[in-house]
Amino acid sequence: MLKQEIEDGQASLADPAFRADVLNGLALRPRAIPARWFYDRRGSELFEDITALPEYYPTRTETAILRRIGSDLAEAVGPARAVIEFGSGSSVKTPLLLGAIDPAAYVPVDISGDFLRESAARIAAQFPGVAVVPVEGDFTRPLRLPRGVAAIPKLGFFPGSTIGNLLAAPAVDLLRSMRESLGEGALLLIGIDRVKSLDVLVPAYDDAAGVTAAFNLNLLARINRELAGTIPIDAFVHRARWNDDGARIEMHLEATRDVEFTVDGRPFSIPAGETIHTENSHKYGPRDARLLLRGGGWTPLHEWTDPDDHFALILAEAQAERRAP
Ligand code: AVJ
Repeated sequence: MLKQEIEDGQASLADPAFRADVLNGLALRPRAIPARWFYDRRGSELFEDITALPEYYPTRTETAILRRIGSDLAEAVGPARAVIEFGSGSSVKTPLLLGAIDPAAYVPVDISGDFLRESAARIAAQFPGVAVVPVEGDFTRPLRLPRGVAAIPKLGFFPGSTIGNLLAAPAVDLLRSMRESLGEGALLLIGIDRVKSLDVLVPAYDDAAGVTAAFNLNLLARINRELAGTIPIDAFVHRARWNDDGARIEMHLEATRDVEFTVDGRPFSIPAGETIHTENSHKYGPRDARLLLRGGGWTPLHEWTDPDDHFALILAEAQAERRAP
């Protein structure tokens, strides 16, 4: 075995949270596994490929908005902030933000240590005047920020509509925990995807080249590899559907025939036509998005969208703690 395989395999075999989420998720009805497990190395690469697809408008649209609003943003945010990026991944949008606002520090936060260190080094080289302090960790938990940025006013950066993966209650919890981590006087710049025509929405999650299908199916390959699974991957197909009641795109893996397999020695069977629900991607109208932020302890200050109103970047400030209306 290659050194990388041994390290990847062993590190992940030891990940009890993945094991628990998969074993519990396959036993649930409907079956469901949290979307966060898509992002092993292969999954992260496939997601990068998704962001370049002609059908996948969010990344391109958000990047174009960021490019356009640089001076507005600089004025609204002011200089010398510490930018805390949640789930920084490969940090492609980061230079656009840092280049616009003249920050004092940049703190990327990500669970994937490899990606984190690579992109932190790239940003540090590109912005020699900015202190770069990567934090490896799960941003869904309250963070302990590096001591060096404690006294600097914060700007949280949460692009990509990642918030859309969460149901309303956990989304509000996450926003509140960010409010807690970033402290009094903080700002948050968050990307939120809009509700729009299904002719645009559905192909974005079911592209002609099949990259999103590969991304979805990679979860089964990861289970087989890291949890000693025997899932017949060729018996599953990618499905993307709009759930109007939930205002979300759902991704599922649908069994095309009756299948039986084991994961970590436990037996499972899935009848033909049943699915494993693998992702929610919630979409928000303008008022929905602002209400979500208020619910999470953030007051919207500015909002920028593209000409088609397909995607929004919202700047919000930490609400002062108050109980009275
Ligand atoms: C990274 C959660 C924003 O929901 O659009 C892309 C993930 N899934 N294609 C999204 C994703 C399928 C993406 N987020």
